Amino acid sequence: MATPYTPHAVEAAQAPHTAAGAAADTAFRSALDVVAGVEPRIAAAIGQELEDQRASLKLIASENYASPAVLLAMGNWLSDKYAEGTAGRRFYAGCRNVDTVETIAAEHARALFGADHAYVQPHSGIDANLTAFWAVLSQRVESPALERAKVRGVNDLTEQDWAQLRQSLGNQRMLGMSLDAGGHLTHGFRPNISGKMFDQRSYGTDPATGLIDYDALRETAREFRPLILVAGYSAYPRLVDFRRMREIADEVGATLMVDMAHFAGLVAGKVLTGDHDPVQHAQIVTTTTHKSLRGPRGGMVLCDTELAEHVDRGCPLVLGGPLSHVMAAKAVAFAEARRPEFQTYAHAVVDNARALAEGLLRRGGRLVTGGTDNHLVLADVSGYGLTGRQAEAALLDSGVVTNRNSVPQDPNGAWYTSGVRLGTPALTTRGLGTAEMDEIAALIDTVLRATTPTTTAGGAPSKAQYRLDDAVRDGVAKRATDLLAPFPLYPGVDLT
Ligand code: DSN
Repeated sequence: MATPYTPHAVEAAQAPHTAAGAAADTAFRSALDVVAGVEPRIAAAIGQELEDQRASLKLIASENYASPAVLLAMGNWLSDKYAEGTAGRRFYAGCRNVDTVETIAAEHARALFGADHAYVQPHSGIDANLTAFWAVLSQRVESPALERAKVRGVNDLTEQDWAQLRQSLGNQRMLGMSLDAGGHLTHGFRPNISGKMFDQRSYGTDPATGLIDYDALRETAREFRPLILVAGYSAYPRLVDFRRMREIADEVGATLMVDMAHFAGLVAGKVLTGDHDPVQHAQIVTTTTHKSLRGPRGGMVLCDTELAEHVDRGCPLVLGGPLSHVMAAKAVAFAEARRPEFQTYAHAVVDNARALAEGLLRRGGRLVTGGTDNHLVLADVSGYGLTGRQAEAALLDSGVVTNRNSVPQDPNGAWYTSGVRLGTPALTTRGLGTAEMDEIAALIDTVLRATTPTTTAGGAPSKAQYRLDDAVRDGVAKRATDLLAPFPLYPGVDLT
Protein backbone atom coordinates (compact mmCIF):
# COMPACT_ATOMS: atom_id res chain seq x y z
CA MET A 1 0.00 0.00 0.00
CA ALA A 2 1.54 3.30 -1.06
CA THR A 3 2.07 5.95 1.62
CA PRO A 4 -0.42 8.75 0.95
CA TYR A 5 1.27 12.02 0.08
CA THR A 6 0.37 15.08 2.04
CA PRO A 7 1.86 18.30 0.82
CA HIS A 8 5.50 18.84 1.61
CA ALA A 9 6.26 20.15 5.09
CA VAL A 10 7.48 23.35 3.53
CA GLU A 11 4.12 23.87 1.83
CA ALA A 12 2.16 22.71 4.86
CA ALA A 13 3.99 25.34 6.89
CA GLN A 14 2.48 27.98 4.61
CA ALA A 15 -1.02 27.30 5.92
CA PRO A 16 -2.81 30.56 6.81
CA HIS A 17 -2.87 29.85 10.54
CA THR A 18 0.92 29.45 10.82
CA ALA A 19 3.51 32.17 11.20
CA ALA A 20 5.27 30.97 8.01
CA GLY A 21 2.01 31.14 6.02
CA ALA A 22 1.37 34.65 7.28
CA ALA A 23 4.95 35.60 6.40
CA ALA A 24 4.63 34.30 2.81
CA ASP A 25 1.30 36.09 2.43
CA THR A 26 2.79 39.35 3.66
CA ALA A 27 5.87 38.92 1.48
CA PHE A 28 3.97 38.30 -1.77
CA ARG A 29 1.38 40.99 -1.10
CA SER A 30 4.00 43.57 -0.18
CA ALA A 31 6.09 42.68 -3.23
CA LEU A 32 3.10 43.13 -5.53
CA ASP A 33 2.22 46.45 -3.91
CA VAL A 34 5.75 47.67 -4.66
CA VAL A 35 5.52 46.45 -8.28
CA ALA A 36 2.07 47.99 -8.68
CA GLY A 37 3.49 51.34 -7.62
CA VAL A 38 5.57 51.34 -10.83
CA GLU A 39 3.59 49.28 -13.35
CA PRO A 40 0.23 48.09 -12.02
CA ARG A 41 -0.49 46.01 -15.13
CA ILE A 42 2.49 43.78 -14.35
CA ALA A 43 1.40 43.34 -10.72
CA ALA A 44 -2.07 42.48 -11.99
CA ALA A 45 -0.71 39.90 -14.45
CA ILE A 46 1.35 38.26 -11.71
CA GLY A 47 -1.68 38.10 -9.44
CA GLN A 48 -3.84 36.78 -12.26
CA GLU A 49 -1.30 34.04 -12.95
CA LEU A 50 -1.75 32.78 -9.39
CA GLU A 51 -5.53 32.75 -9.85
CA ASP A 52 -5.22 30.95 -13.21
CA GLN A 53 -2.87 28.35 -11.76
CA ARG A 54 -5.19 27.84 -8.82
CA ALA A 55 -8.13 27.28 -11.14
CA SER A 56 -6.58 24.88 -13.64
CA LEU A 57 -6.20 21.13 -13.56
CA LYS A 58 -2.57 21.20 -14.63
CA LEU A 59 -1.37 18.00 -16.27
CA ILE A 60 1.59 19.44 -18.19
CA ALA A 61 4.30 16.88 -17.49
CA SER A 62 7.12 19.45 -17.40
CA GLU A 63 5.49 21.87 -14.93
CA ASN A 64 5.16 22.01 -11.17
CA TYR A 65 4.59 24.49 -8.33
CA ALA A 66 7.66 25.73 -6.46
CA SER A 67 7.39 26.49 -2.76
CA PRO A 68 7.10 30.08 -1.49
CA ALA A 69 10.66 29.77 -0.16
CA VAL A 70 11.95 28.92 -3.66
CA LEU A 71 9.94 31.71 -5.28
CA LEU A 72 10.94 34.31 -2.73
CA ALA A 73 14.64 33.44 -2.95
CA MET A 74 14.56 34.75 -6.55
CA GLY A 75 13.14 38.23 -6.01
CA ASN A 76 16.07 40.17 -4.56
CA TRP A 77 19.34 42.03 -5.08
CA LEU A 78 21.42 38.96 -5.94
CA SER A 79 19.95 39.65 -9.37
CA ASP A 80 22.01 42.83 -9.56
CA LYS A 81 25.40 41.15 -9.36
CA TYR A 82 27.63 40.03 -12.21
CA ALA A 83 29.62 36.92 -11.32
CA GLU A 84 31.22 35.33 -14.40
CA GLY A 85 33.60 32.56 -13.42
CA THR A 86 33.12 30.13 -10.55
CA ALA A 87 33.15 30.45 -6.77
CA GLY A 88 36.47 31.93 -5.64
CA ARG A 89 37.55 32.57 -9.25
CA ARG A 90 35.44 35.40 -10.65
CA PHE A 91 36.00 37.98 -13.34
CA TYR A 92 34.25 40.59 -11.16
CA ALA A 93 35.00 41.94 -7.71
CA GLY A 94 32.61 41.75 -4.79
CA CYS A 95 31.20 38.26 -5.35
CA ARG A 96 31.48 36.80 -1.86
CA ASN A 97 27.74 36.33 -1.39
CA VAL A 98 27.34 34.82 -4.86
CA ASP A 99 30.21 32.47 -3.95
CA THR A 100 28.30 31.43 -0.84
CA VAL A 101 25.08 30.84 -2.76
CA GLU A 102 26.71 28.91 -5.60
CA THR A 103 28.79 26.78 -3.21
CA ILE A 104 25.78 25.83 -1.10
CA ALA A 105 23.67 25.03 -4.18
CA ALA A 106 26.43 22.78 -5.55
CA GLU A 107 26.94 21.07 -2.16
CA HIS A 108 23.23 20.26 -1.91
CA ALA A 109 23.15 19.03 -5.53
CA ARG A 110 26.13 16.72 -5.05
CA ALA A 111 24.66 15.27 -1.87
CA LEU A 112 21.17 14.93 -3.34
CA PHE A 113 22.29 13.06 -6.45
CA GLY A 114 25.54 11.46 -5.27
CA ALA A 115 27.50 13.29 -7.98
CA ASP A 116 31.23 14.07 -8.03
CA HIS A 117 30.67 17.58 -9.33
CA ALA A 118 27.73 19.96 -9.78
CA TYR A 119 27.61 23.05 -11.99
CA VAL A 120 24.54 25.05 -11.04
CA GLN A 121 24.88 28.04 -13.38
CA PRO A 122 22.96 26.96 -16.53
CA HIS A 123 19.92 29.16 -17.08
CA SER A 124 17.86 26.40 -18.68
CA GLY A 125 17.95 22.80 -19.88
CA ILE A 126 19.21 23.83 -23.32
CA ASP A 127 22.04 25.77 -21.69
CA ALA A 128 22.89 22.77 -19.53
CA ASN A 129 22.99 20.50 -22.59
CA LEU A 130 25.10 22.95 -24.55
CA THR A 131 27.52 23.22 -21.64
CA ALA A 132 27.72 19.41 -21.54
CA PHE A 133 28.31 19.05 -25.31
CA TRP A 134 31.11 21.60 -25.32
CA ALA A 135 32.61 20.03 -22.21
CA VAL A 136 32.81 16.60 -23.88
CA LEU A 137 34.23 18.10 -27.09
CA SER A 138 36.68 20.16 -25.09
CA GLN A 139 37.78 17.12 -23.06
CA ARG A 140 38.11 14.70 -25.96
CA VAL A 141 38.89 16.63 -29.14
CA GLU A 142 41.74 18.98 -30.01
CA SER A 143 40.63 21.69 -32.42
CA PRO A 144 41.93 25.20 -33.18
CA ALA A 145 38.40 26.17 -34.26
CA LEU A 146 37.07 25.07 -30.89
CA GLU A 147 39.69 27.21 -29.17
CA ARG A 148 38.58 30.16 -31.34
CA ALA A 149 34.93 29.51 -30.49
CA LYS A 150 35.82 29.54 -26.80
CA VAL A 151 37.21 33.04 -27.24
CA ARG A 152 34.62 34.45 -29.66
CA GLY A 153 31.55 32.71 -28.26
CA VAL A 154 29.33 30.43 -30.33
CA ASN A 155 26.74 33.09 -31.12
CA ASP A 156 29.14 34.78 -33.54
CA LEU A 157 29.75 31.69 -35.69
CA THR A 158 28.44 31.65 -39.29
CA GLU A 159 27.13 28.57 -41.13
CA GLN A 160 30.54 28.31 -42.79
CA ASP A 161 32.22 28.57 -39.39
CA TRP A 162 30.00 25.74 -38.20
CA ALA A 163 30.94 23.55 -41.14
CA GLN A 164 34.62 24.30 -40.55
CA LEU A 165 34.20 23.76 -36.87
CA ARG A 166 32.49 20.41 -37.38
CA GLN A 167 35.23 19.41 -39.80
CA SER A 168 38.03 20.55 -37.52
CA LEU A 169 36.41 18.61 -34.69
CA GLY A 170 36.55 15.52 -36.90
CA ASN A 171 32.81 15.58 -37.74
CA GLN A 172 31.88 14.25 -34.33
CA ARG A 173 28.72 12.24 -33.96
CA MET A 174 25.83 12.18 -31.55
CA LEU A 175 23.34 9.37 -31.11
CA GLY A 176 20.13 10.37 -29.33
CA MET A 177 16.53 9.24 -29.00
CA SER A 178 14.33 10.21 -31.93
CA LEU A 179 11.89 13.04 -31.39
CA ASP A 180 8.79 11.01 -32.10
CA ALA A 181 9.92 8.27 -29.70
CA GLY A 182 10.14 10.88 -26.94
CA GLY A 183 13.62 12.43 -27.36
CA HIS A 184 14.31 16.15 -27.14
CA LEU A 185 15.21 18.77 -29.74
CA THR A 186 18.53 19.43 -28.02
CA HIS A 187 19.67 15.85 -28.63
CA GLY A 188 21.06 16.63 -32.07
CA PHE A 189 18.12 17.94 -34.10
CA ARG A 190 18.45 20.69 -36.70
CA PRO A 191 16.24 23.36 -35.07
CA ASN A 192 18.69 23.27 -32.14
CA ILE A 193 22.37 24.16 -32.17
CA SER A 194 23.24 20.54 -31.28
CA GLY A 195 22.15 19.59 -34.80
CA LYS A 196 24.67 22.07 -36.22
CA MET A 197 27.53 20.93 -34.01
CA PHE A 198 27.20 17.19 -34.61
CA ASP A 199 26.39 14.63 -37.24
CA GLN A 200 23.34 13.11 -35.63
CA ARG A 201 21.59 9.78 -35.77
CA SER A 202 18.60 8.61 -33.73
CA TYR A 203 17.51 5.47 -32.00
CA GLY A 204 13.80 4.78 -31.74
CA THR A 205 11.51 2.40 -29.96
CA ASP A 206 10.21 -1.03 -30.90
CA PRO A 207 7.05 -0.46 -33.01
CA ALA A 208 5.30 -3.41 -31.35
CA THR A 209 5.93 -2.45 -27.72
CA GLY A 210 6.89 1.23 -27.82
CA LEU A 211 9.90 0.36 -25.62
CA ILE A 212 13.56 1.19 -26.28
CA ASP A 213 15.10 -1.69 -28.22
CA TYR A 214 18.56 -1.90 -26.63
CA ASP A 215 19.81 -4.52 -29.09
CA ALA A 216 18.90 -2.31 -32.06
CA LEU A 217 20.41 0.70 -30.27
CA ARG A 218 23.64 -1.25 -29.72
CA GLU A 219 23.82 -2.19 -33.39
CA THR A 220 23.32 1.46 -34.43
CA ALA A 221 25.98 2.58 -31.95
CA ARG A 222 28.47 -0.03 -33.21
CA GLU A 223 27.97 1.08 -36.77
CA PHE A 224 27.73 4.87 -36.18
CA ARG A 225 30.34 5.13 -33.38
CA PRO A 226 29.14 8.37 -31.76
CA LEU A 227 31.29 10.57 -29.56
CA ILE A 228 28.25 11.14 -27.35
CA LEU A 229 25.41 8.73 -26.64
CA VAL A 230 22.50 10.77 -25.29
CA ALA A 231 19.91 9.08 -23.11
CA GLY A 232 16.89 10.75 -21.58
CA TYR A 233 13.57 11.96 -22.92
CA SER A 234 10.69 14.35 -22.58
CA ALA A 235 7.88 12.01 -23.64
CA TYR A 236 8.82 8.37 -22.91
CA PRO A 237 6.64 6.85 -20.18
CA ARG A 238 8.89 3.98 -19.12
CA LEU A 239 12.11 3.27 -17.22
CA VAL A 240 15.47 3.50 -18.97
CA ASP A 241 18.24 1.01 -18.20
CA PHE A 242 21.20 3.39 -17.83
CA ARG A 243 23.57 0.59 -16.85
CA ARG A 244 22.92 -0.98 -20.24
CA MET A 245 23.28 2.39 -21.95
CA ARG A 246 26.69 2.83 -20.31
CA GLU A 247 27.79 -0.63 -21.45
CA ILE A 248 26.86 0.30 -25.03
CA ALA A 249 28.62 3.67 -24.75
CA ASP A 250 31.77 2.04 -23.38
CA GLU A 251 31.76 -0.59 -26.10
CA VAL A 252 31.84 2.04 -28.85
CA GLY A 253 34.04 4.58 -27.05
CA ALA A 254 31.23 7.12 -26.52
CA THR A 255 30.64 9.36 -23.52
CA LEU A 256 27.24 8.64 -21.99
CA MET A 257 25.27 11.81 -21.35
CA VAL A 258 21.85 11.62 -19.73
CA ASP A 259 19.37 14.48 -19.92
CA MET A 260 17.21 13.84 -16.85
CA ALA A 261 15.30 17.12 -17.05
CA HIS A 262 11.93 15.39 -16.86
CA PHE A 263 12.68 12.82 -14.20
CA ALA A 264 15.26 14.53 -11.94
CA GLY A 265 12.66 14.66 -9.17
CA LEU A 266 12.22 10.90 -9.40
CA VAL A 267 15.99 10.43 -9.10
CA ALA A 268 16.19 12.87 -6.16
CA GLY A 269 13.17 11.17 -4.57
CA LYS A 270 14.76 7.70 -4.88
CA VAL A 271 12.12 6.28 -7.20
CA LEU A 272 14.74 5.74 -9.88
CA THR A 273 17.58 3.81 -8.29
CA GLY A 274 20.14 1.18 -9.34
CA ASP A 275 20.12 0.65 -13.12
CA HIS A 276 17.58 3.48 -13.46
CA ASP A 277 19.63 6.13 -11.66
CA PRO A 278 21.50 8.02 -14.39
CA VAL A 279 24.00 9.65 -12.04
CA GLN A 280 25.43 6.24 -11.12
CA HIS A 281 26.07 5.32 -14.73
CA ALA A 282 26.62 8.36 -16.97
CA GLN A 283 29.78 10.45 -17.11
CA ILE A 284 27.66 13.58 -17.47
CA VAL A 285 24.04 14.31 -16.53
CA THR A 286 22.05 17.43 -17.33
CA THR A 287 18.75 18.61 -15.97
CA THR A 288 16.34 21.44 -15.56
CA THR A 289 15.46 22.32 -12.00
CA HIS A 290 11.80 23.29 -12.37
CA LYS A 291 10.04 20.14 -13.53
CA SER A 292 9.61 17.10 -11.25
CA LEU A 293 12.47 18.52 -9.12
CA ARG A 294 10.15 21.42 -8.16
CA GLY A 295 12.76 24.17 -8.05
CA PRO A 296 13.14 27.49 -9.86
CA ARG A 297 13.26 27.72 -13.67
CA GLY A 298 16.86 26.80 -14.53
CA GLY A 299 19.38 24.11 -15.42
CA MET A 300 22.30 22.15 -13.96
CA VAL A 301 25.09 19.78 -15.02
CA LEU A 302 26.38 16.92 -12.86
CA CYS A 303 29.52 15.10 -13.93
CA ASP A 304 32.47 12.91 -13.09
CA THR A 305 35.56 14.62 -11.73
CA GLU A 306 37.39 14.23 -15.06
CA LEU A 307 34.86 16.48 -16.81
CA ALA A 308 34.52 19.09 -14.06
CA GLU A 309 37.07 21.62 -15.34
CA HIS A 310 35.43 21.54 -18.80
CA VAL A 311 31.90 21.86 -17.44
CA ASP A 312 32.91 24.80 -15.26
CA ARG A 313 33.79 26.76 -18.40
CA GLY A 314 30.08 26.96 -19.35
CA CYS A 315 30.22 30.67 -18.57
CA PRO A 316 31.38 32.54 -20.62
CA LEU A 317 31.76 29.85 -23.31
CA VAL A 318 28.04 29.35 -23.88
CA LEU A 319 26.30 31.02 -20.93
CA GLY A 320 25.76 34.64 -20.01
CA GLY A 321 26.54 35.74 -16.46
CA PRO A 322 25.20 33.37 -13.81
CA LEU A 323 21.78 34.24 -12.42
CA SER A 324 22.78 34.43 -8.78
CA HIS A 325 19.22 34.90 -7.50
CA VAL A 326 18.18 31.71 -9.33
CA MET A 327 21.17 29.81 -7.95
CA ALA A 328 19.93 30.86 -4.49
CA ALA A 329 16.52 29.42 -5.28
CA LYS A 330 18.14 26.23 -6.61
CA ALA A 331 19.92 25.84 -3.26
CA VAL A 332 16.60 26.20 -1.43
CA ALA A 333 14.88 23.69 -3.72
CA PHE A 334 17.70 21.14 -3.36
CA ALA A 335 17.53 21.53 0.43
CA GLU A 336 13.79 20.81 0.21
CA ALA A 337 14.41 17.79 -2.01
CA ARG A 338 16.85 16.34 0.54
CA ARG A 339 14.03 16.10 3.11
CA PRO A 340 12.35 12.69 3.52
CA GLU A 341 8.98 14.16 2.46
CA PHE A 342 10.33 14.66 -1.03
CA GLN A 343 10.79 10.90 -1.42
CA THR A 344 7.15 10.40 -0.43
CA TYR A 345 6.23 13.05 -2.98
CA ALA A 346 8.25 11.44 -5.78
CA HIS A 347 6.71 8.02 -5.16
CA ALA A 348 3.25 9.59 -5.10
CA VAL A 349 3.93 11.23 -8.49
CA VAL A 350 4.45 7.77 -9.99
CA ASP A 351 1.50 6.18 -8.14
CA ASN A 352 -0.66 8.98 -9.51
CA ALA A 353 0.61 8.53 -13.07
CA ARG A 354 -0.15 4.79 -12.84
CA ALA A 355 -3.65 5.50 -11.51
CA LEU A 356 -4.25 7.98 -14.34
CA ALA A 357 -3.02 5.45 -16.91
CA GLU A 358 -5.15 2.66 -15.47
CA GLY A 359 -8.18 4.95 -15.40
CA LEU A 360 -7.76 5.79 -19.08
CA LEU A 361 -7.12 2.18 -20.10
CA ARG A 362 -10.18 0.96 -18.20
CA ARG A 363 -12.29 3.41 -20.19
CA GLY A 364 -10.91 2.20 -23.50
CA GLY A 365 -8.08 4.73 -23.95
CA ARG A 366 -4.93 3.84 -25.90
CA LEU A 367 -1.59 4.58 -24.29
CA VAL A 368 1.86 4.45 -25.87
CA THR A 369 3.61 1.41 -24.30
CA GLY A 370 0.31 0.48 -22.62
CA GLY A 371 1.01 2.35 -19.38
CA THR A 372 3.66 4.17 -17.39
CA ASP A 373 6.50 3.65 -14.92
CA ASN A 374 7.28 7.32 -14.37
CA HIS A 375 5.55 10.69 -14.07
CA LEU A 376 3.95 10.83 -17.51
CA VAL A 377 1.37 9.14 -19.67
CA LEU A 378 1.31 9.46 -23.45
CA ALA A 379 -2.26 8.99 -24.68
CA ASP A 380 -2.80 8.17 -28.35
CA VAL A 381 -6.04 9.99 -29.11
CA SER A 382 -6.46 8.69 -32.65
CA GLY A 383 -8.86 6.07 -31.26
CA TYR A 384 -11.26 8.95 -30.49
CA GLY A 385 -10.91 10.12 -34.11
CA LEU A 386 -8.99 13.23 -33.01
CA THR A 387 -5.58 14.78 -33.52
CA GLY A 388 -3.50 15.76 -30.51
CA ARG A 389 -4.19 19.39 -31.33
CA GLN A 390 -7.97 18.91 -31.19
CA ALA A 391 -7.76 16.88 -27.98
CA GLU A 392 -5.49 19.45 -26.32
CA ALA A 393 -7.85 22.31 -27.24
CA ALA A 394 -11.06 20.50 -26.22
CA LEU A 395 -9.52 19.56 -22.86
CA LEU A 396 -8.37 23.15 -22.32
CA ASP A 397 -11.92 24.37 -23.03
CA SER A 398 -13.01 22.05 -20.21
CA GLY A 399 -10.43 23.27 -17.67
CA VAL A 400 -7.91 20.42 -18.17
CA VAL A 401 -4.46 21.70 -19.22
CA THR A 402 -2.31 19.24 -21.21
CA ASN A 403 -0.03 19.45 -24.22
CA ARG A 404 -0.19 17.68 -27.54
CA ASN A 405 2.71 15.40 -28.37
CA SER A 406 3.81 13.14 -31.20
CA VAL A 407 3.48 9.40 -30.77
CA PRO A 408 6.04 7.02 -32.35
CA GLN A 409 5.78 7.04 -36.17
CA ASP A 410 3.12 9.76 -35.85
CA PRO A 411 1.11 10.14 -39.09
CA ASN A 412 0.10 13.67 -38.06
CA GLY A 413 3.62 15.04 -37.62
CA ALA A 414 4.92 17.27 -34.85
CA TRP A 415 2.39 20.11 -35.29
CA TYR A 416 -0.99 18.34 -35.19
CA THR A 417 0.26 15.09 -33.59
CA SER A 418 -1.81 12.09 -32.52
CA GLY A 419 -1.06 12.22 -28.83
CA VAL A 420 -1.58 14.13 -25.63
CA ARG A 421 1.06 14.07 -22.90
CA LEU A 422 -0.20 14.00 -19.32
CA GLY A 423 1.99 14.40 -16.24
CA THR A 424 1.33 14.23 -12.51
CA PRO A 425 4.13 16.24 -10.77
CA ALA A 426 2.09 19.44 -10.38
CA LEU A 427 -1.19 17.97 -9.18
CA THR A 428 0.70 15.69 -6.79
CA THR A 429 2.31 18.78 -5.25
CA ARG A 430 -1.21 20.10 -4.65
CA GLY A 431 -2.00 16.89 -2.80
CA LEU A 432 -4.29 15.10 -5.28
CA GLY A 433 -4.05 11.31 -5.02
CA THR A 434 -4.96 8.15 -6.91
CA ALA A 435 -8.74 8.50 -6.38
CA GLU A 436 -8.65 11.96 -7.96
CA MET A 437 -6.51 10.63 -10.82
CA ASP A 438 -9.16 8.06 -11.65
CA GLU A 439 -11.74 10.79 -11.73
CA ILE A 440 -9.51 12.93 -13.95
CA ALA A 441 -9.20 9.96 -16.33
CA ALA A 442 -13.00 9.86 -16.45
CA LEU A 443 -13.15 13.60 -17.21
CA ILE A 444 -10.59 13.28 -20.01
CA ASP A 445 -12.41 10.32 -21.53
CA THR A 446 -15.74 12.18 -21.29
CA VAL A 447 -14.38 15.25 -23.09
CA LEU A 448 -12.67 13.27 -25.85
CA ARG A 449 -15.78 11.18 -26.52
CA ALA A 450 -17.85 14.38 -26.80
CA THR A 451 -15.41 15.98 -29.29
CA THR A 452 -15.67 15.48 -33.05
CA PRO A 453 -13.54 16.94 -35.84
CA THR A 454 -15.36 19.36 -38.12
CA THR A 455 -14.92 18.93 -41.86
CA THR A 456 -12.88 21.16 -44.13
CA ALA A 457 -14.34 22.89 -47.22
CA GLY A 458 -13.19 19.86 -49.21
CA GLY A 459 -15.14 17.50 -46.93
CA ALA A 460 -12.11 15.95 -45.19
CA PRO A 461 -11.91 15.83 -41.38
CA SER A 462 -10.10 18.91 -40.08
CA LYS A 463 -6.91 18.34 -38.07
CA ALA A 464 -7.42 21.50 -36.05
CA GLN A 465 -11.13 22.40 -35.80
CA TYR A 466 -13.57 20.45 -33.67
CA ARG A 467 -16.98 20.55 -32.07
CA LEU A 468 -17.37 19.91 -28.34
CA ASP A 469 -20.74 19.45 -26.68
CA ASP A 470 -21.34 22.58 -24.51
CA ALA A 471 -23.01 20.71 -21.67
CA VAL A 472 -20.12 18.25 -21.45
CA ARG A 473 -17.57 21.08 -21.51
CA ASP A 474 -19.34 23.01 -18.74
CA GLY A 475 -19.97 19.91 -16.65
CA VAL A 476 -16.33 18.81 -16.81
CA ALA A 477 -15.07 22.33 -16.06
CA LYS A 478 -17.33 22.48 -12.99
CA ARG A 479 -16.18 19.04 -11.84
CA ALA A 480 -12.52 20.04 -12.34
CA THR A 481 -13.07 23.07 -10.11
CA ASP A 482 -14.79 20.96 -7.45
CA LEU A 483 -11.99 18.39 -7.62
CA LEU A 484 -9.35 21.06 -6.95
CA ALA A 485 -11.25 22.82 -4.14
CA PRO A 486 -9.96 20.61 -1.27
CA PHE A 487 -6.36 21.11 -2.51
CA PRO A 488 -5.68 24.84 -2.33
CA LEU A 489 -2.56 26.15 -4.01
CA TYR A 490 -0.36 28.42 -1.85
CA PRO A 491 -3.07 28.33 0.82
CA GLY A 492 -1.41 30.98 2.95
CA VAL A 493 -1.38 33.56 0.19
CA ASP A 494 -4.42 35.79 -0.24
CA LEU A 495 -3.96 38.59 -2.76
CA THR A 496 -7.56 39.83 -2.62
N1 DSN B 1 9.54 22.12 -22.79
C1 DSN B 1 9.92 20.94 -22.06
C2 DSN B 1 8.83 19.94 -22.03
O1 DSN B 1 7.69 20.34 -22.01
O2 DSN B 1 9.08 18.74 -22.02
C3 DSN B 1 11.16 20.34 -22.59
O3 DSN B 1 12.04 21.30 -23.05
